[in-house]
Amino acid sequence: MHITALAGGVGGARFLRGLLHHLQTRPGSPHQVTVIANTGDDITLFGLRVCPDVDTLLYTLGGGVHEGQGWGRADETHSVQGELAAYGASPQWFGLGDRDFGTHIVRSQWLGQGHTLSEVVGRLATRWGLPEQGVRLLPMTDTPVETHVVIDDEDGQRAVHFQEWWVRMQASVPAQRFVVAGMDRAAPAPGVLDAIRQADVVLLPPSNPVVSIGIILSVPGVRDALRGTAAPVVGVSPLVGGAPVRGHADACLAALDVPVTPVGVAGLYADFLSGWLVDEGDASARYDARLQVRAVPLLMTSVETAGAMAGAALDLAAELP
Ligand code: GDP
Ligand code: FO1
Ligand code: CA
Repeated sequence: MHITALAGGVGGARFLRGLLHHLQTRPGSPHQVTVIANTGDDITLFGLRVCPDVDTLLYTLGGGVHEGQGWGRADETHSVQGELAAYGASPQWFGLGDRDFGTHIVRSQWLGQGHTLSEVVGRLATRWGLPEQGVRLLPMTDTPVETHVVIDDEDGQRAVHFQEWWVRMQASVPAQRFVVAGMDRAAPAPGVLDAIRQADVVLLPPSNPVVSIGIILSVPGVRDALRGTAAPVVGVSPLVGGAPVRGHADACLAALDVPVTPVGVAGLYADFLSGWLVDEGDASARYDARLQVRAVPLLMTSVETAGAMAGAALDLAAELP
C-alpha cells in the first residue's frame, strides 16, 4: 500500500510516527509512506538554512526528538547559542541547540555545494533511518519559500517572517493575512505530484490547516493533484473541543475568517476531502453531507494513541469508494 501524507511539524510527525507503529502491527502488508513536508517555515539564521518542519519529521521518525518540546533534539545543549549571544548576534528569540546546529550546518554546506533541497533531505533522512522504515520524505518544493505574516503597525502594515510572528510574538498580534515569499516561482519538488496521483490513500495528519497544510496546498499543482487523485483523501482534525491541541492554529484560522471548529477546517479542504476524522466530543457538529465523518479519541498522548488514530484514518479510507 502506498500512503502519501502532507505534513507540518509536531502534529504531522507524531501522527506519522503513530502510523508507522500501526503499520508494524500489520505484518505481511508492505507499505511505502511518502511524506510531503511543509517548507514555508524555513528561515536563514546566522547564515544557516533552518527547516523546522522537515527537522521535526526527521527527529521524531528517527527517534531523536525532544519529546517534551515536540521539536529540536533530545539531550540538547546550548553552547553555540551562548557564544552567539555573547557576540550580540541576533536573533536571540529562536532557540537553536548544539546538536540541532549540526543539521543546519551540514544542510547549508550541501545546499551551498549545489545540491537541491530534495537531495539534502534525502541524505538527512538516510542518517535518521527513514528509508528502512519505508518512509520517503520529500520537501514540498526545492524552491526557497518563506511564509510571512502581514500585521498592522503604527505606520500601516508590515510583513514579518512566520517564525518571528509565531515564536517571538507568540501570535499575539493579529495576522491580517499570510503571504509566501517565493511561491510565485515555486514548483513542486520531484515526486510530489506523482506521490499524490499514484497513492492508494492520501492522509492529512492533524497539522496546522493554514501554515502547514495550507502552505503545501498553495504549491502550484498540489491542490489539482489532490482533486484529481483516485485515492481517498482522509483528514484528521487538529482541533479538539473547538481549540487547537497545541500552538496558535486559532489565530491562523481567524486571519482567514474561518471558524475555529472541525467543520471550519474541513471546509478548507472541501474540494478534495472524502473522509474526516474528528474527536468524539465533536461528533454531533453539522458536517458537509458529502463528507464521511468518523469520531474517535483524537489526543496523541503516546505512540499507541497516535497509532490508533492512524489506524482509524486507514479504516475510514478503506470504507470510501
Ligand atoms: P507544527 O508545524 O509544529 O506547528 O506542527 P503541525 O502543523 O504538523 O501540527 C500542528 C497542529 O497539530 C496544531 O494545530 C495542533 O492542534 C495539532 N495537534 C498537536 N497534537 C495533537 C493531538 O494530540 N491531537 C490532535 N487532534 N491534534 C494535535
Ligand atoms: N519553537 C518555539 O516556540 N521556540 C523556539 O525557540 C523554537 C526553535 C526551533 C528551532 C529549531 C526547530 O526545528 C524548531 C524550533 N521551534 C521553536 C519550533 C518551530 O519553529 C515552530 O513551532 C513551528 O514551525 C510552528 O509551526
Ligand atoms: Ca511548522
